[in-house]
Amino acid sequence: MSYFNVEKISYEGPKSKNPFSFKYYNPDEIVLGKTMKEHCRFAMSYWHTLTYMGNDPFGGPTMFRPWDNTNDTMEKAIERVHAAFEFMDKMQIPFFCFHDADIAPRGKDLKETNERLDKIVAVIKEEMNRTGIKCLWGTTNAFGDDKFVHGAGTSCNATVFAYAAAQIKKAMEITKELGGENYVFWGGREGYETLLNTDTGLELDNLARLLKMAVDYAKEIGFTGQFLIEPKPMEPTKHQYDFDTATVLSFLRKYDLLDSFKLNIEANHATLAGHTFQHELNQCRINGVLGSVDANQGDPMLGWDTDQFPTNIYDTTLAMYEILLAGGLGKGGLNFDSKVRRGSFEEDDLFLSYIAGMDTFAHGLKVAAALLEDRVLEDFKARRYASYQEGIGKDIIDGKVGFKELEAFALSNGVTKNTSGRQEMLESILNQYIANVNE
Ligand code: XUL
Ligand code: CO
Repeated sequence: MSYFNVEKISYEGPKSKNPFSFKYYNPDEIVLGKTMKEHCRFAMSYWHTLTYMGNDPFGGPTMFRPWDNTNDTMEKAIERVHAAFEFMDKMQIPFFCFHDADIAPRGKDLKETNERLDKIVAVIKEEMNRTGIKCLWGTTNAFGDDKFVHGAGTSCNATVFAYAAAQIKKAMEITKELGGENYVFWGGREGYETLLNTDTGLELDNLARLLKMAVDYAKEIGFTGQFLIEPKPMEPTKHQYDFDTATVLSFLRKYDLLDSFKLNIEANHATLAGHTFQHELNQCRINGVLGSVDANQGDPMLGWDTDQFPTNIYDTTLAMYEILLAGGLGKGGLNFDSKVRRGSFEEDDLFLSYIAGMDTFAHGLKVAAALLEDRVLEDFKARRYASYQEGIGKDIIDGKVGFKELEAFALSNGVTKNTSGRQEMLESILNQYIANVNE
């Protein structure tokens, strides 16, 4: 059975007028010594692609999918697996990401839920073997059920903490079973609405306890995937504990967890935190914790997590620039935590959206590589900071001087003239590279 009326998508180049083709993503093309496929490690998000039906706070579903035709929830879950793999195969997407709740319907209790997960995992494994598609990461949905109303690891209710731990345990086991290369912790409802009723100290200690248990359990079962924390500043709670990269880093340092975790940076979460996507990737890079990316974009006019497909070439260029400087994504990838708009309700829109996202990142990769090859920003920055290469600057870097020596220096030398930061010139050069990279 086929769910999509679309042929396999292939590369036709920037001049192609065929909407069902890649204009920039050419999987086997070599960029800076690696194929585009290796650089990008694209992944499909199971939740936005297979289970999202277009609901918003004002209206119900608009997307009536051919894989949702049955009322039997387990049958539906199996159909979704087949649709997922047909889609990824046709899209040349090598990885997928999932929450436990995306792949199998919840049972009446934990035991039945886990049995259902096992059944669907077996079907997924068959499809993975058939297609060669792999699992980038798994995670648990410990935020949707009413039991998680006050959080999971940060709930005021210890039995909810225990339930969340049990759910994570199972999700880690199935991620291992599927060969998942990472395991993600996004803070779901780990945050607060008001300090009038919240013990933030205890809640954060408990969150660290939960993560420590996950690290211990991974060792116990031999799960070697990379643990990732995904920062987000707000939504669903008013104040999420994993606000941004800097906040997560200080949490990991305080609880001595830095060796066991890296970060999964989502573009729309960065902008909600008042940062650019590039800023968050940059902070991960300089701290050696860049793990993976949730690729999407927000809308500057809307203050919430719109999870749109990334089509802004400036953002993807600067993101790929940071990723290349970081030495690549390692075990991570570019997971499209992106959903089609409510009005883009046809199955074809899934293809067209993923093509847009993959092409925008591939285009960005080529621009970033060209910028790096020509050392455009590197040479400019080297000149900008040249005063630290010699004289008093070098003494500062080498730790040879303190306040007294610097005072003596300032008294006898004053300061040299500052030079322009040339921001507009650099922005214009960036435009030039974006426009000309395919010529
Ligand atoms: C929510 C979000 C999640 C995580 C995984 O904003 O990004 O889908 O990526 O739980
Ligand atoms: Co995400």
